[in-house]
Amino acid sequence: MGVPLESEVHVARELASRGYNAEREAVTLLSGAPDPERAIERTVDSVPGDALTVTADHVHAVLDDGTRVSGGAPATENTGKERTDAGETKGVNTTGERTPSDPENRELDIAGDITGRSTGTGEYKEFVSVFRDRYERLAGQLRSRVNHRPTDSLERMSGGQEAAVVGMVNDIRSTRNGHWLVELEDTNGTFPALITKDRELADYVDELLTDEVIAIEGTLSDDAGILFADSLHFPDVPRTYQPSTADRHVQAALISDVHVGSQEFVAEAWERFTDWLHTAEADPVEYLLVAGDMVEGVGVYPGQDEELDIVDIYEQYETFSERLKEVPGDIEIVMIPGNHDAVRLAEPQPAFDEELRSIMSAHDARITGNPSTVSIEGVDVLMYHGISLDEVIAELPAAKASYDEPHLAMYQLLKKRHVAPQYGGKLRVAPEKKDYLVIDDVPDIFHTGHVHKLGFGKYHNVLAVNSGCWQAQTEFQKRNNIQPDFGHAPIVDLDTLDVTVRKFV
Ligand code: D5M
Ligand code: FE
Ligand code: ZN
Repeated sequence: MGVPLESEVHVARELASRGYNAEREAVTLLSGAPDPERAIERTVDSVPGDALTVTADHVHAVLDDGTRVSGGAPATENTGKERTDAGETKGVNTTGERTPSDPENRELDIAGDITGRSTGTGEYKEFVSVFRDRYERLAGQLRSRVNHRPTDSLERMSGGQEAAVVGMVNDIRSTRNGHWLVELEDTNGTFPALITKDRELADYVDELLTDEVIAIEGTLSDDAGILFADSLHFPDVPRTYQPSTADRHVQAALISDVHVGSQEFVAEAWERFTDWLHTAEADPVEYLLVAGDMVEGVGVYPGQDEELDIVDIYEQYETFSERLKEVPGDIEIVMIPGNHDAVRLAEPQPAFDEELRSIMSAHDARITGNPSTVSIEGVDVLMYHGISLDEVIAELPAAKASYDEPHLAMYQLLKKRHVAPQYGGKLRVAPEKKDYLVIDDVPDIFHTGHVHKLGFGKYHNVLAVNSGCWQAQTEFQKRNNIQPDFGHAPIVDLDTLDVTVRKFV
């Protein structure tokens, strides 16, 4: 994990790829930081706009500031903000009872929900329209940054000219000489761009996924048949993005993957969590966001039935509903479905239907589609279950996305401004007129689950949180040597976007 980043050469390269020279000592300090990649991000974010060289002072200013939000799983980096609540809240109540919050103070809105707006009939032409819409919207984000030409007009230009293409990545191939050929597609056709192996740009090639939309600037070959790439642009989040925050001290608990109905559902941890929510210490927690996989479901994976505790899907939701009742009644709950839930698998997933809503009605939760943007106290939270994370982690090198650092995979989704860039594999995309999976507006918080690992960090000031699970290791995970992070609840301060991980195991 993160191996290449630890070398000084890599730090220097990372800085260079962002347009900075660096003092030697700055490089040494960064490569020795507990999380070099994050230290680089934060340093680059903090250096004055006109600086060309990253100095040791710049790095000190960042490292000495104390890492309030740590990257990685909770056990790897001690931020001084981890608490173990297991036991503490059982038996003797040392912290006092919760004082219910006033629902009058709540501010909650939901946007981007597909529920009830699905127009897809499954026809081929709708696949065309969803991809066309994706292209148009993401290309719109890129066009203002490059002097782009439609693919079919490039061939008519004279060789040797500078040009740019905005296109969907159609194909990525290595050439015999070890260079890269990236074929971009726009609404007029396709055009090849060559990325030579000795350019810094080659570092980005392993981040590319097919179907994502990027811009490449470069110089046309003599016959104007190929573009020699000089620079590559992702739609991305601006470095200077300023997230909105709540104007009072209020917190949200971010969880996912409860998997009620599985033999591995960890009831004790869940009970410790909900007991803790009833204590005075949890008074500021006014929101609970659940990012999918409420129940284990049935028939999700081959052999799953052997690990079911409750075999009937409706009974699973009834039991989940009982579990929700353990959450204090004044806490506002928002839920989206995941791949184990009883809604269509193709994304965007609509919210639970009427029947399931009535089963889960006890807590009056807000029930919305996957993905959805939930605005709480003025803070926009993009909730997405996270099926695409498996794909991003499989495709990218470990330093850029891994199960141990799922938030890095989330950064890639933010960079590509799409929650499920690559079509195919495990991911199913529903044919719709519009691509609901494009990230039009930059969220303040990005919340996913699915991979059952806890990880969080900031990408261009956006807080990314992958929230772990409430299910102990399954047979599949045992065979694949996956250690799930269960029984943790990341608690976010909505006024500062700081994270505290509470452990209930
Ligand atoms: O997914 C939990 C994680 O484990 C996610 O990364 C997918 C992966 N997983 C779990 N079971 C399987 C099987 N049987 N095949 C492939 N991948 C799997 P969850 O959505 O909770 O199942
Ligand atoms: Fe799950
Ligand atoms: Zn899942």
